[in-house]
Amino acid sequence: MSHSKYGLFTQAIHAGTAPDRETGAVAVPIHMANTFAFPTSQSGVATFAGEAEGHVYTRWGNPTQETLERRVAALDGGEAALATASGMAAISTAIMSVVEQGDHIVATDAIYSGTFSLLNKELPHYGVTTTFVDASDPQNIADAVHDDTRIVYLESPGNPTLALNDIAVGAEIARGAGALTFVDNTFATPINQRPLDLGADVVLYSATKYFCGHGDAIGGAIVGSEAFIENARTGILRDVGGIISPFNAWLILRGMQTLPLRVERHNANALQVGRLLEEHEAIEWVAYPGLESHPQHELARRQMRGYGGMVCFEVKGGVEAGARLMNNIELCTLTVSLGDTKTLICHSASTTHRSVPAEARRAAGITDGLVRLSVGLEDPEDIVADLDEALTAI
Ligand code: LCS
Repeated sequence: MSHSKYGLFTQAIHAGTAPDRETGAVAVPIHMANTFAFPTSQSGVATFAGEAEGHVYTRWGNPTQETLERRVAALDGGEAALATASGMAAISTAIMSVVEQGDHIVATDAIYSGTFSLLNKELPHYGVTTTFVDASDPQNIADAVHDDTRIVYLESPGNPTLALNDIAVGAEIARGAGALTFVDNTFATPINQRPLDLGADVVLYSATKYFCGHGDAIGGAIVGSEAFIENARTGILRDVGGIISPFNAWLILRGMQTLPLRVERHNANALQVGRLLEEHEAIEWVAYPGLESHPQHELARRQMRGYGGMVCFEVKGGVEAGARLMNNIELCTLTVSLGDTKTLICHSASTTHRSVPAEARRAAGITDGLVRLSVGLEDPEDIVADLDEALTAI
């Protein structure tokens, strides 16, 4: 059944599922099987050859994984999706499905450090090079693309600076150059932003974050055309092997039922926290796309429906004051990752972006004192009070 006539709250609950045909079970079954029996040797041959419906081996496909894929595709308005072992498995599978030796990528410099490392350190071993640009100005993308460019790689809002990329303009430049536009939409989720509607070709997720939502599973997803996903599924994913465990797929499916509800609350809480920080005398600066003070607030209003749960800021007194803040908090949890029910706080330069060379960090606007906050679902007054007390104490 097509779910496109339904809204996002409905699709988050229903897309991709129906009561189990054999048992009537209403919850999605977890198919913890690594292999699937063939009724006859002839049907085995046909299934193996892809000429008959059916499952063979979980690295090739599994019913619980496929349910997750249908739901992600529906929420993003894509033809198809591929579930993967992690966000990095999604990103590496999608990129490796496109590039060959000699190819070139243009990428935003405000980017998750794992992606930076993949592009900057791993792919050059295979003859694939990347030019990193400040993609908050699309002219920098236009200046960097050339005949060998296969991918324009965006991440908006970017980790951790919350710099935005104009996806529609970036996609137009990519199309003109004969390249595909990839967007890491982990921070926004399809509830706040749908890159395919803006002209992107491929959307990438760390499903570990808001999709899962409860801090208890690692996963990833790629959304794109049938042809793109089929090629990635039967090519790199199968051969490199970054598939998701059916159990993790199930946990993420469970989390996704409340994705729209949670994201609305993350949006509201983050705005409230952003406003507190903006007015606090201990704060040097704060970045949140939903604040009028964000340099790209107008773009945020154009391409996003909500502004997400991520806020970053710097405490007056730089790194040391930031460290004191993090030692003073009680409710917020001092850790990496994001998109959890709980509010998480971390110092990017020494943790999530430690592997990015200092010079590249500076170029991307990741100052040494930057504190990143993943605003959770607690009572906003409690989050605000925790931060206020900790800030006042430094
Ligand atoms: N894309 C973004 C925007 C991310 O923030 C992350 C992980 C990934 C992709 C990779 O996803 P994974 O393989 O971990 O599922 N971000 C992390 C972070 O900021 N702290 O810990 C992980």
